[in-house]
Amino acid sequence: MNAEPLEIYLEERDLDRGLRHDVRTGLTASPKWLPPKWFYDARGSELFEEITRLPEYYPTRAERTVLQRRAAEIAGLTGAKTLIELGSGSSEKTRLLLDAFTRRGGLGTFVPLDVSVSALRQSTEQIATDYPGLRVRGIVGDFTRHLDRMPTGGRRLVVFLGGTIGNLLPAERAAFLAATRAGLEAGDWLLIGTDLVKDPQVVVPAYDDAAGVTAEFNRNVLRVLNRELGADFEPEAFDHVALWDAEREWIEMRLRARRAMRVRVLDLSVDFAAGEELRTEVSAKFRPAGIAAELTGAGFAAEQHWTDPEGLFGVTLARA
Ligand code: AVJ
Repeated sequence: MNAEPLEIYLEERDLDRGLRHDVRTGLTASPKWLPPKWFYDARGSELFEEITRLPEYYPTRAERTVLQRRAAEIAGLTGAKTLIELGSGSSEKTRLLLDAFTRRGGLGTFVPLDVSVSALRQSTEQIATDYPGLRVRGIVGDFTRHLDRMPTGGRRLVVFLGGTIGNLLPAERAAFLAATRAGLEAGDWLLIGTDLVKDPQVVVPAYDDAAGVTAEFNRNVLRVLNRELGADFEPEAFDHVALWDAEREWIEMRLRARRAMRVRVLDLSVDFAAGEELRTEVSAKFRPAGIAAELTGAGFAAEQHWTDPEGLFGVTLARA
């Protein structure tokens, strides 16, 4: 069975407008910043997949361990008819859930939502082939904006894996959880993956690997700006920086200018001082009590919290 045609909530020109807005806002701010969502063009999505296989990058493996152990329980507890995945990417770990639901029976529809058309095309076709009988409705959309359009019909389980919620700033996170809750009905479910607070000596190398893949991933955002906006960044003139903020308990990725330079982008002329840093990502790490408090604050009831045996990564199941 083939996947249904992708449903486009986000047109090319919305994306373009969003990119221009973010670039104008972030590059005229002090300190300069860019939102992480612009990493993920086809090359960026590939680099991210490569990151997930690095020895230092523990979150993907740790989350997979949790899902391997708990997928059957999640399928049983939720009894979902519709599985909606936000920021689905390749949906590789979601297959563990799809397998469990297939064994249990009752899941009718899988709805992956992502901004990356290329990632969605691949994943929807592959999943539709591998799970015959499952309706696969891929949605091109932004998980911070399109939660009011979540498909209805039967008990729903929304999954947000990989620790991607950590890429939102605290206020954005609260808004995201509230919007997700507003898009659900009492009795629906949310499954959320969160990287946990741990020794910075474990966290920092995960964002600054020896092979330099994360550095390339980080610089890729400049290549996106060059291609999409005709900017003239020299990606090689920026060093990759991964920094642990102990107070806010998050990793920041930055790009540090090796020398003073002037970059043209849009109608802007953006000056970098030697050593000046551009923030490209925040990746927050969580404590179990904090996760539960944020979920409760948004109108969810946290029902289960699981971790891998090493306690690296958490998966929380909450009821709307
Ligand atoms: C998208 C949340 C899975 O923050 O760990 C990986 C993205 N950035 N290496 C993360 C990322 C640098 C990642 N997630």
